[in-house]
Amino acid sequence: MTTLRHATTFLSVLALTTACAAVSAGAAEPAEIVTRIFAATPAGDGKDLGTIRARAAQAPAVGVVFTADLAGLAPGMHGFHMHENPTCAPAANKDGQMVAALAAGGHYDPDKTGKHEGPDGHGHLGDLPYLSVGADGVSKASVSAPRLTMDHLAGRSLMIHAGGDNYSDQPAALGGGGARMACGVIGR
Ligand SMILES: [Cu+2]
Ligand SMILES: [Zn+2]
Repeated sequence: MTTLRHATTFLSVLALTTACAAVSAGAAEPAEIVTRIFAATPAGDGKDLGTIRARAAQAPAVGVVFTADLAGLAPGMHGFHMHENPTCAPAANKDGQMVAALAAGGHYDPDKTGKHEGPDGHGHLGDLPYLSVGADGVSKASVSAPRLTMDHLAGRSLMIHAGGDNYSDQPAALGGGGARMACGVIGR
């Protein structure tokens, strides 16, 4: 009887170990990453504006799909990018003025292309499709970035700009979106 009980315990432990292994294998590429977005101000995080969820596109589509659940934004089109650093902190520009979310750095560009060409271009990997916000200030937009994988997201930030994005450095640099309006550290 004692032997049988031991055998059962051993099997339970084995089952538990196998289950844990399955969970950690899945954790290598998370199914979904949620990012909380805050108004970006020269004094740091402002109002909580909602979330953006990221998940891998379903085959045959490729890339990462970003789905907004945001409110309290200015209506219209807004440049939307993945920036290189996991922070939305303000930082001083070369004139010593504090600039909202400047510590997030530039558009994620692991290949050092130095070019802003949008989600389908060959420039910054962090170039995402622009986000549309309704007249009520709400965005439930879903956009996809075909060149990204979920592995690119860790340790970066998401940025929403005051202006739109023409996916070019002409006539204005970085799509012309201008000021950093809202920001979130990916996965926080
Ligand atoms: Cu940006
Ligand atoms: Zn760019």
